[in-house]
Amino acid sequence: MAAFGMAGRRREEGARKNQRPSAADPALVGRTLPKAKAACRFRQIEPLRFADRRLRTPIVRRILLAGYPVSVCQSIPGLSNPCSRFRFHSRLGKIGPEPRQGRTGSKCGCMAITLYELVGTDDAKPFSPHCWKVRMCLRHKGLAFRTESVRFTEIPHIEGGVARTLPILRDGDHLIIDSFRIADHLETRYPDRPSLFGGENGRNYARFLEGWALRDVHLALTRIAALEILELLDLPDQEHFRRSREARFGSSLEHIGAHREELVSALRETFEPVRRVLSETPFLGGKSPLFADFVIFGALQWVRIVSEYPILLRDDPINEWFERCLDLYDGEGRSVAARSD
Ligand SMILES: N[C@@H](CCC(=O)N[C@@H](CS)C(=O)NCC(=O)O)C(=O)O
Repeated sequence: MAAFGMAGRRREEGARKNQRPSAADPALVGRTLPKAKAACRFRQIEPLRFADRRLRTPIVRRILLAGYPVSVCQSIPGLSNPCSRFRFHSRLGKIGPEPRQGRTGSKCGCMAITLYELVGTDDAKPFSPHCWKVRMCLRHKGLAFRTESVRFTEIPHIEGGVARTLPILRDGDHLIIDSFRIADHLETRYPDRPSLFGGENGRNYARFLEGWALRDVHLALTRIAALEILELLDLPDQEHFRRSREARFGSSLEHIGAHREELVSALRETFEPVRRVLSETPFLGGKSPLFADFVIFGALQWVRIVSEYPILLRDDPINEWFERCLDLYDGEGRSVAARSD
């Protein structure tokens, strides 16, 4: 909490003018509810200032009416906990095939699994490749879960600032960061459900594919789609995306995405090992999908959602496999429209 007193108050008032409505207020993070409420009163925070349109669900409205800003709810562990009385229900929150009070074992009937997913201005378009891997894992395991939409600049305020990247998965008392670690967690915690790896060899195969994809596919896709991704973000996220990616590539976004046709044709070549496997089996995992499939699916799903540019040629056999993946789990992948639709 900022220092109290006149100087502190002036600083607070100055800062308040620039407050961004949807972000959790760092000054309130970790406060107990009464302390946060007192702080809001002291700082004369008008609750609705914090509520952006997508957060105005009935449950949040009730909290706002009670006088608490949304940031308070996001900031206080007890309130962002899925089993809290004031649980958020994201508009996009998905209920999987399992009944709400299923094996996840939540006593209050809340779903115990929350996937924090990356979105741009549109909550209905989660686009991160790594978040998609996890979504597919959860559906593969047949687990009930809900999703929370998070923007780039909101990540540091999620779950007490535990991570700088998404996905983050909360599964009851477990909080897991990184898509591969999440897959490991789900495989260990839900061993009776369909396997994500098909044993240790399958895990190593997926690990190899992930390393290959991160180096040879994701970097190329970022370059190809950077400017289209930018269009999907709000202003603070655009600034963050531009700054971080330009630092990573050592060049402007406009420059890294230049010569797109050449980048795409090199990427088509890069995919050759994937074509080879798929010429022998319907899925990278064999007769049925495994995490190995989701690793590559995540990358192509990302580009399907953010870009209109055709990455694969029409007759590429990878398309058939990708369509099969889009059909999985009642068409989970198709639940988000392609940019070109
Ligand atoms: N190895 C991580 C990578 C996660 C990652 O890079 N996520 C991106 C979104 S696709 C992110 O959250 N970036 C945050 C940022 O750029 O500030 C995983 O597999 O989960």
